Amino acid sequence: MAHPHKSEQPQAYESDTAQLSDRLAFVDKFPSAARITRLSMGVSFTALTIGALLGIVQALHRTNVFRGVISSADYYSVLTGHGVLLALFFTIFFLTGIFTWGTSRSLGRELPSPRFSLVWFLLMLSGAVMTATAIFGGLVGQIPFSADVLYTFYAPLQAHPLFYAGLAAWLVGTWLAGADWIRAYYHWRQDNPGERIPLQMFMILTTMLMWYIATLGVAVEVVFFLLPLSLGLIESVDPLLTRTLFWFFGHPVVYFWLMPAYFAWYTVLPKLSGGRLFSDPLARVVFILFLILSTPVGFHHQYADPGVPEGFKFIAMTNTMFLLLPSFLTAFTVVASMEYGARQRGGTGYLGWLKALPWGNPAFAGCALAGIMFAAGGFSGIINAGMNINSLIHNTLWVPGHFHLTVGTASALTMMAISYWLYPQITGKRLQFYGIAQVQPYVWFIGMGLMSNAMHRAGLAGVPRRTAEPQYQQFDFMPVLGSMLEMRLQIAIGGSLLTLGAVMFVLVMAGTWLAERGRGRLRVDSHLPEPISGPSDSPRVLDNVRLWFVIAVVLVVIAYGFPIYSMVADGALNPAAPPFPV
Ligand code: HEM
Ligand SMILES: [Cu+2]
Repeated sequence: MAHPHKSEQPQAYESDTAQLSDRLAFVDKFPSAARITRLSMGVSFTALTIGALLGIVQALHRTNVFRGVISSADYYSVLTGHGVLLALFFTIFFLTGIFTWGTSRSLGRELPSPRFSLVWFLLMLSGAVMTATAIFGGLVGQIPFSADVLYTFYAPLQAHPLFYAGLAAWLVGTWLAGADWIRAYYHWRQDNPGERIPLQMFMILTTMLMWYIATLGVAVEVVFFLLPLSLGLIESVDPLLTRTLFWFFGHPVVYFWLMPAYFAWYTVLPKLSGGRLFSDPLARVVFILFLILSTPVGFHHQYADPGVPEGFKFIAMTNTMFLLLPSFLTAFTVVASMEYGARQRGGTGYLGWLKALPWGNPAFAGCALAGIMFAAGGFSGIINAGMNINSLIHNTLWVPGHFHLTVGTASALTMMAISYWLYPQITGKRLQFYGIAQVQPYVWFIGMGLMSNAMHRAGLAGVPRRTAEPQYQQFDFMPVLGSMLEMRLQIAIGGSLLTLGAVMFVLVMAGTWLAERGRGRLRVDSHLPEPISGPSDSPRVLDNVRLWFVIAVVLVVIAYGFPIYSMVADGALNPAAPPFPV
């Protein structure tokens, strides 16, 4: 075990020592990377603000608490906006922001061409604006656009072509972003032959390789089927094929929600806890497992689809259960790192060390609370993943109950929390409204506790998701636990608290962005302490990213080759294609 040197002591984070103010802020060292990070995060937070306001409208509308904002017919435009803005734009713009920072920070250099970085950012932005325009056009009678197809945009639902064209442009933007980071890595590699890939860079490389594999499905779906259909160039599509292509992307996309959070939990959270990462090699193994396993599982979203062979659903389920492994490894590694940090701060006892953690530091508290909710989300996810038990909760409110714990908290709250730490470094300004920031993660935690718990239970009682009118005529839901009224109120109150939490976050960010630069003492810096067990404790093959990529592709071919072949063989545009029997 290497022995800790001074800069790793806990006080190095909080205190306002002269030593820290000597360190240059990230924005001073790498101004171009800081600008792209800032711009990406600015778009991300804007999407979060709009998405959260739509969230409260939905929560109040479907619980019948307040219906004055929209009509039930407009609910689907609102829900599409909520899903697309939050699940695609808030999350992925955050990812491009934090990965730009991480590439530059871990390689110790700017990205190769500031102009190229700006190009991919602008491409993503214009794509996002096109898609959002198509969605919100649906709310304005005079505008001939609409896109109330929900964020899964299944055929035969159809949106205005602008919706699909925007998505395609946005996607190409993300591909170029990945190319930008990979190019920076190659430049670094030329100057540093034989060195281990820095951990953050390793995480970015594996995540982006995963993204290239996964987005292929949705790109083919949008460009070859849905866009031509909406333009009237083709008459029909095969809903099963396009759904399959969507879910080819739709499961792995959850890892693009999660990877920025994992990235923060592994590399920044240990420092925030006052300690060091427990194991760098374990972190690498986790990212490799995600690269290999995240795509050949998409059929677990199609358990109820006729036409997908049962045997392939079973393969998807098995792979899904294997995917629990990297998340368990993460739970272990991250908690061990936090415990180490707590003990460095003087914490003792079997669980007593928890009290020594900096719960008043919003960056730490947000990440830790997000991690706790993620554990709960993991359990409800195991139910979703089971092929037979899934039919109990399929398409019920249980499902949004589940993913508001995962993407809606594990990812979203971590992203917000880590911004409290990162934003000062990319703006050069101190965090403003610190008191609001300190309370915010707890507001989110309580709000989500109420909303998600009630959604899960309502789902068990059979309440459907994705509807403005969840009540059927002459039918009463029979809750197993609690009453329907109590659940509705919890969803309404929880949803309102969540939106409040989002507004508090955005206030802090906007305040910080607009603040004066002051004397330049930030209280935070991007120095990350060495892990307790470093990369040299692991075999070099872990860094052979090419090998893992090839294995990932082979697994995808095994899981998907045959079913997709059979869907295409009987006519790729033929909706009536008979299912392939297995
Ligand atoms: C800000 C507070 C939030 C509130 C009040 C809220 C509320 C809701 C409600 C009530 C639904 C279910 C609607 C239905 O099925 O009829 C829903 C769906 C959804 N939410 Fe949220 N949510 C919030 C935040 C988030 C966040 C942060 C994310 C992701 C980062 C997110 C992602 C989604 C997605 C993907 C759906 C599914 C949309 C669909 O079924 O097409 N939400 N939300
Ligand atoms: Cu999935």
